[in-house]
Amino acid sequence: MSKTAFITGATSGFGLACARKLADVGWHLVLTGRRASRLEAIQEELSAQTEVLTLTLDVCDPVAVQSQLDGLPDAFSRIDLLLNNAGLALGTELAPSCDLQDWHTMIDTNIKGLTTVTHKLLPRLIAQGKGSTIINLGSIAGHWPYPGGNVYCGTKAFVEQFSYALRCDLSGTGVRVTNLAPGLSESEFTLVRTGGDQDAYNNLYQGADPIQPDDIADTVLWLATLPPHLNINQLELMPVSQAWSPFSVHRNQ
Ligand code: NDP
Ligand code: 8X3
Repeated sequence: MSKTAFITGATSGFGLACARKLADVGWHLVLTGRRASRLEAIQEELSAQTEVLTLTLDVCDPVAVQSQLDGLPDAFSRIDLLLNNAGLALGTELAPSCDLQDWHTMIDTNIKGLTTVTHKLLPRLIAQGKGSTIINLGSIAGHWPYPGGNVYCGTKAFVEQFSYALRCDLSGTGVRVTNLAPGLSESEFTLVRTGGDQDAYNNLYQGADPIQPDDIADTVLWLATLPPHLNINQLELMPVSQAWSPFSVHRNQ
């Protein structure tokens, strides 16, 4: 029997690559995002391979999440994998120069949106039991602070700790939970973060051989198809080009 994945943020980047990868191996898909035209195109592309349901959904709207997920058709009601991927960073400024609305949007999306979807789908995952999987997109930003990371770093630290705490609460249900924490990865993420600055995008990735969405899709497929007695609690990935810097020390202030 085919398995079903529910993917938030399937209109680009990691989410789209995961949808394609899972379709290749016969998973049924519930794909969500705000951009309806992209969802339509993806449905057209992937429905030749597998069963696809698309939902135009803003994870920041809890009423819409509730009603859309209550209305899942029977054919998609069994969820084996929840990929909590929708998320964003806004801005690269230091905290004193940041826009408060940007901070709130990151919290609303990366924390409140992720928890709303999780809360709503938990009963379905628990009903599935052993082998069902929640993969939350954390980030190295949740582990390693950097200038200009401020609230984005905070939201991803939340995702990590929430993932661990969920594991405690789901003990005995068979549902596994992984915090997947990539580093520098090439996607629209950087255009969203910089308000569409193509030069910033080019400069960030130029010569860095960053992680690609397909790399994340391979990792997600591996996580979701591990033997059901195994749980990867945390998986942090970086491109080989990326490494830590020394602590900064500001002298004589
Ligand atoms: P993209 O910008 O390519 O994709 C983000 C996805 O999230 C889009 O499909 C977007 O869809 C969706 N999304 C954003 N806001 C909402 C919302 N309010 N409601 C529903 N969907 C939303 O970025 P990535 O694929 O790179 O990022 C995916 C995840 O991975 C994010 O959580 C990000 O923080 C994390 N990550 C990214 C890294 C990177 O360097 N790229 C590294 C580490 C983690 P739409 O606009 O159609 O709603
Ligand atoms: C995205 C990775 O380092 O840009 O989560 O914050 S980073």
